[in-house]
Amino acid sequence: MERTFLMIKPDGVQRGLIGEIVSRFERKGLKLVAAKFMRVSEELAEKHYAEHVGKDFYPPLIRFITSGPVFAMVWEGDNAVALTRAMIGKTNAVEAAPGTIRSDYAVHTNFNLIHGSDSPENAEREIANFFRPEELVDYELTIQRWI
Ligand code: RTP
Ligand code: MG
Repeated sequence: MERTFLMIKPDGVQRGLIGEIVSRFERKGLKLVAAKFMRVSEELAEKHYAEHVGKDFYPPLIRFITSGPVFAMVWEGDNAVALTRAMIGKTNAVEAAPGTIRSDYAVHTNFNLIHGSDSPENAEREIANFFRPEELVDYELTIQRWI
């Protein structure tokens, strides 16, 4: 079983899309392991987006992600990283495939509603940045036997 870190960004929260987005992962058959409604500090934002330091879009990206509350989550399932990236769609909403979250609800690259880890290694790092070990809930999701 693989885990991934997903985060509904401030635009998704402001637009009232938390429920819509969360329900897609529930219906897919993934298991919710942790969730937190929170603000991202400057320090946490810089840690999370360290790979983008120096790029043109980095300063506005940090301003955006710290501008309002986010909904941070950990989800688990076989191939959870690749599956959720496919459900989220490409960074630019114009290129995102129809039926993906970004295609269905986003217009701009800068306001693309949700973050998803891009590798299992990054998922582990991001989960540790946002959650303490005891915040990850250990339980059996019985429906996963059928998925
Ligand atoms: P995320 O990390 O937020 O899930 O998005 P991603 O993997 O699809 O895209 P990534 O390359 O990691 O970029 C992080 C966020 O920076 C903004 N961005 N803007 N103007 C641009 O060319 C550009 N490229 C990236 C996006 O908001 C993207 O989600
Ligand atoms: Mg990324």
